[in-house]
Amino acid sequence: MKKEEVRKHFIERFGDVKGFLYASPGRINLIGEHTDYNGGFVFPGAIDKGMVAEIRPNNTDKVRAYAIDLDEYAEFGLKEEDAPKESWARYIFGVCREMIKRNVEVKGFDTAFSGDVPLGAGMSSSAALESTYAFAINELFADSKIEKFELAKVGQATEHNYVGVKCGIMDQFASIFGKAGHLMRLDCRSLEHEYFPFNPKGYRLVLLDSVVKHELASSAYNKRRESCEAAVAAIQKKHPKVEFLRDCTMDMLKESKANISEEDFMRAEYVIEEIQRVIDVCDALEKGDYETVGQKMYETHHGMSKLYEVSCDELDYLNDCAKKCGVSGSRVMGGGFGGCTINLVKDELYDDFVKTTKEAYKEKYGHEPKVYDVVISDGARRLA
Ligand code: GAF
Repeated sequence: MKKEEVRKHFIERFGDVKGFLYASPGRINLIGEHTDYNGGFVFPGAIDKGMVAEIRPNNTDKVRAYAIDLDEYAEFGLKEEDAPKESWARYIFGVCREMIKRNVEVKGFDTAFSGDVPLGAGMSSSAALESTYAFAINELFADSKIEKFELAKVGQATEHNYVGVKCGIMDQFASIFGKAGHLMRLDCRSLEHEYFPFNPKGYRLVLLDSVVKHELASSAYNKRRESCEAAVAAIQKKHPKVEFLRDCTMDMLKESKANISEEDFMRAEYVIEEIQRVIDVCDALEKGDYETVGQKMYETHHGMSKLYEVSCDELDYLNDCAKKCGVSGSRVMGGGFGGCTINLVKDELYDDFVKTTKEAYKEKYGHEPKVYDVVISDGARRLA
């Protein structure tokens, strides 16, 4: 939705006094999945789909929020016991609370927001929402004194403490620090990040949305994280300095095999390999070697499907279609359990790939996948 429409809804609901407009994007991730909470590397970029919100302080101690796309309204206070029941409003409440915990004197405000990040597609609509409000609250109530790094952590802490997903930092970081035309290699331990221009001549990136979202994705996500932590705890007995799977080699993992369950071992194996794949992809990108990038994407899909077990029938099928069409790289993107595949496709194969896959998918599952072309864009900002 465009800012003009958000403004129209805001005025209809809260009266004709202008507030401030803010926007934050969703993200894609070229490679490095489930590596962020293991202290590893990721390779995301912000996209041209996101959230737009208008916000105006209202001189009360209440937030009055309107979710335009859902046509739902919520009103809540800012104390810990005031948590709203609407799940979308808990994101805004969580951001307010996390800012308060960082000594920001958040006051009441009126707000209306709308987004065009497809929900459940693995493009992080929730981080877009969190970043929008973290960025806005920082400007409106804290004279921008909270650093951008901390704003990303505010979004992440909102997920942990008010939504119940023990996510890593990738989505919020990409949403805040995104840069048009660039992907970023982010070290999720130090938060050091390096921008890589991403303009693969002769190739296109396309997302195919399976349009399925499996139940209990967040509890399964949290369980994956627990598996990684259990593997680390076992390795630490021999290697006390190890903090994350990021610090482990495959040999270290194997050494501790007897003390790690079969399932946790598979999870850890995937993560150690995936962290290395991000490094390999950066090297390949620097040489302009997109075929190697694509090959690594297929390897990631295999790992996510067979070792980390966060894929599903539909996503495996989309991945197979890509292989059959000669697409250079394809894999499930984001947390998994449904959502999108991200595909690196040669220009000349694009039309045929999209058409063939749509038809085949519809034949098998009764509906077409959705197709999204994305443009790599800037991160959180105030709109004029
Ligand atoms: C979700 C999480 F929010 C991220 O932190 C990340 O772990 C991702 O899944 C998987 O790479 O988007």
